[in-house]
Amino acid sequence: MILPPQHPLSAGLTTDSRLVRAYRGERADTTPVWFMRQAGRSLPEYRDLRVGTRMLDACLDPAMAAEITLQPVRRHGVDAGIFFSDIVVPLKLVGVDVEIQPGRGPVFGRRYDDAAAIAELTAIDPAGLDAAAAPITEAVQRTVAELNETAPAGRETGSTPLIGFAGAPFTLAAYLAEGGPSKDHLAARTLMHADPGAWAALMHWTAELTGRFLRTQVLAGASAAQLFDSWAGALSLDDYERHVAPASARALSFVHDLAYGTGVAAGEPDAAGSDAATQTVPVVHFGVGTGELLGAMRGVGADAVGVDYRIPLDVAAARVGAGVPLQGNLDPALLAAPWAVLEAAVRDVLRRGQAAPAHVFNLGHGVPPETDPTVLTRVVELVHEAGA
Ligand code: 1CP
Repeated sequence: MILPPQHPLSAGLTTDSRLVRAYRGERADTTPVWFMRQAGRSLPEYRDLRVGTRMLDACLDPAMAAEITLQPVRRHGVDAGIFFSDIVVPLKLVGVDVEIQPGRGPVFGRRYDDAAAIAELTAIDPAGLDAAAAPITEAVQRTVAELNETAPAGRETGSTPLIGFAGAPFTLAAYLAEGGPSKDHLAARTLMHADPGAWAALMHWTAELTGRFLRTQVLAGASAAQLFDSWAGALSLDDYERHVAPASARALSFVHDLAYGTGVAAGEPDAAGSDAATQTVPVVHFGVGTGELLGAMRGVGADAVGVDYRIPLDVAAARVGAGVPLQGNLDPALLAAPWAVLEAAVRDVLRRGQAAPAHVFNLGHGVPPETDPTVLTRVVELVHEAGA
């Protein structure tokens, strides 16, 4: 399906941005940079706005979600906004009993760790998300409309892309099976072996739901999509390939048909045999501790791979194979180190990122809540200057 003409990719607004070019494997005037969890508790303006509003209520308030998404773009001059939401939002929208407890994370009303519980969950039609997703569509549209009015220093108005995201089926299942956050995701790992049928049903259902969440954001105006399989690093390569990768591929199939390009009448179906140059929306796949899985994570259908801080980018480049753009991977702990130490680490990440065809600078995981936001701004400036 061709994205509508007003979509920032179809309209050519974000097509040549540093970020989209990097995800296509091209190097631009300098290295693009954004930070996972750039919106959130490190920003005083976020803390002020969130007073008295629960996390999921904030996610489902389009004006608030858009404003929180834009805060770090304005403040830091990052090369992308990441949509303010959470991986459990689509579950909430189809009626699953989930809340986000401050300081803890997503907590469910029950555990989904056996065939009976999973049968109850999967009786919910994932397609129901489409009817319930209006607050997401509206929040993305508001964000993109504001980005279209925004021109960070040295960039054209409207050129800053919004990244949409979703949780990968395994990471969502890790929470569902446990009923909340856990360290080793034992319940999910047990279930996949103890009852492979129930596990497959859970993964299929979750893929259908989270894929739709991602598609909603792209249709509404996101210029790239990131699939977070944060906890996939708990798996062996064999378990990942057998019990998880097919569901992640299924989730990504919900955005793989979304294309933009030149020479195609926007809004018209993609005519077979058309010689128009079309591109699909770039997809990034990220996980924590996934050094052993990087090749397989690329293999589920990602254009670029996000790397955590445990392996250097030049090593990651060799593991994902030639031609794959990388994103990462400064250790978030270094944000609290003396500037000279941090600066050297940023330069080292940039140097090692040269091993990939293109590099999007990021952290190896999210911004720690206690981070001094002025340090993040300084890192953006350094990346733009040293990454040229
Ligand atoms: O009240 C609050 O401020 C709660 C903290 C918070 C925030 C700011 C949570 C609870 N989620 C979020 C927003 C969020 N979640 C974003 C926002 C956009 C940005 O990056 O700026 C994103 C991308 C997520 C995605 C998310 N949620 C992931 C994948 C990314 C990652 O960090 O690995 C995961 C694993 C979650 C679950 C979750 N939600 C919240 C917390 C504290 C957690 C992790 C809990 C755990 O450790 O298991």
